[in-house]
Amino acid sequence: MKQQFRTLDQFIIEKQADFPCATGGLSRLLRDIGIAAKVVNREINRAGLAGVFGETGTVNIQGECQQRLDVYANEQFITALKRGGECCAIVSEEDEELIAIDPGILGNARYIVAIDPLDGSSNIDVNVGIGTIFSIYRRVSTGGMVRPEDVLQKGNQQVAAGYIIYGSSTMLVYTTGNGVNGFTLDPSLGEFCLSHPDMMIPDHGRIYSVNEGNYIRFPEGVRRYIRYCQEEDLLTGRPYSSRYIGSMVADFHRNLIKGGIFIYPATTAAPNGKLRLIYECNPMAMIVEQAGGAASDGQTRILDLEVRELHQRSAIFIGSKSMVEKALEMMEVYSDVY
Ligand code: AHM
Ligand code: MG
Repeated sequence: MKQQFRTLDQFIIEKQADFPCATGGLSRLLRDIGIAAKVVNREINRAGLAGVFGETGTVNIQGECQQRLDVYANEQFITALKRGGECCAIVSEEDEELIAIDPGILGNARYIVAIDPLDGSSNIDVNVGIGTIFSIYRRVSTGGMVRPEDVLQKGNQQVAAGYIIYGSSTMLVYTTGNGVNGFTLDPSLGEFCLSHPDMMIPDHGRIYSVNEGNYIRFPEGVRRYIRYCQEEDLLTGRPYSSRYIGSMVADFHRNLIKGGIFIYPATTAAPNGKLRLIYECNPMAMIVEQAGGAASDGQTRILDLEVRELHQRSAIFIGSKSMVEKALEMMEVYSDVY
């Protein structure tokens, strides 16, 4: 009987054949991430039984209480990346400093990985979707340990980006700059299998996702856009539905499939926004653009933002192109009002 499914590994190998000069390093790196994702998924699934819920009692660089699963996921991805031999540096949400890895005498390790090992920490203990986000760059310097310019590259230099969503089913979605493909973990095979080829975000949707509890702290442009979403209009299908999980991966994934906009703006309490540029905004921006959508910080395309520091924050407006454009229009009109 003919095999009906394509595993992530098979897909990666097939794609690599399109680039005969490629060394296979990126393919191996993506496979390493896929393996770590399966280990983390197993732990998340049995978390309630294994007693790994709850806080560790430590605080990470962001000033957030670390959850046991945050720490576990961080360890698993770092171990897999170090062991794989393709990665020369890791930026992680859970580590203040860059993790530089000796690239070896041959200098074979050419990739930098930025990762949020477990996004949506506040949802860990309550059985709601959480995720992992990753971004991959090629180092620009040659030989020796990595330098700042290798790590502080703009999002438009990413060679690959992706996320894993640990939800009602577990999926890995990634792009290498040639479209977006989604793979669902088949628990009976223990393999990610291609389930969502060539993902495209609808140009227009009927969902807006924003933490409205912060409404009074938002810029006027965002407040006006929210009111616009709530108005009645047959032509655009308004009022839109409000959906906010509080896990960027889960909110983004739903909007990618159904169409919608996710906003985490600058607020009076967090003037630079909350989400981190290198390992949250940039990878999601690459994915959404590859799927036909758009991502901006309110003025500038996310992928064109200067990267000055590892844990830099950014505001983000991301999703269906026409919805992002409308929100940006309001940001511009009300740019003087706060
Ligand atoms: P985390 O990486 O510490 O989990 O924080 C990021 C998360 C995003 O997943 C989510 O969109 C956002 O924080 C929710 O923040 P808030 O609770 O302020 O709405
Ligand atoms: Mg996060």
